[in-house]
Amino acid sequence: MALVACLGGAVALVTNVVEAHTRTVKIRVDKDGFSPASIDVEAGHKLNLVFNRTDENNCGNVVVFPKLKIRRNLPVGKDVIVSLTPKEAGNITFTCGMGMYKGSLVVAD
Ligand SMILES: [Cu+2]
Repeated sequence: MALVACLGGAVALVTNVVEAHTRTVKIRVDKDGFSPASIDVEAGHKLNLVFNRTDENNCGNVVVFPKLKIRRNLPVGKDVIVSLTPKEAGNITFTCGMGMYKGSLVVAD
């Protein structure tokens, strides 16, 4: 974030820098839960998590990020994108609606 502050009014340049660091991770939701269930990410970099629930016979109809107050429905066979930018090092967990399936973002500085 210090970099952004230094660049001041150079908005276009700042946007390019941020875009370059956007990462997309596909997460499959099936009877075994989330795969991958643990994802290493960097603080300050935008992340697109693409959830895809592969079949109806599991309880992954919703994904919840309690800390971030994000809750999304997961229709079978559809890509559902959750975009976020972790702000600080630590773990950000996500679960199914009942908390049986668990995953986490392991955020490093
Ligand atoms: Cu569940």
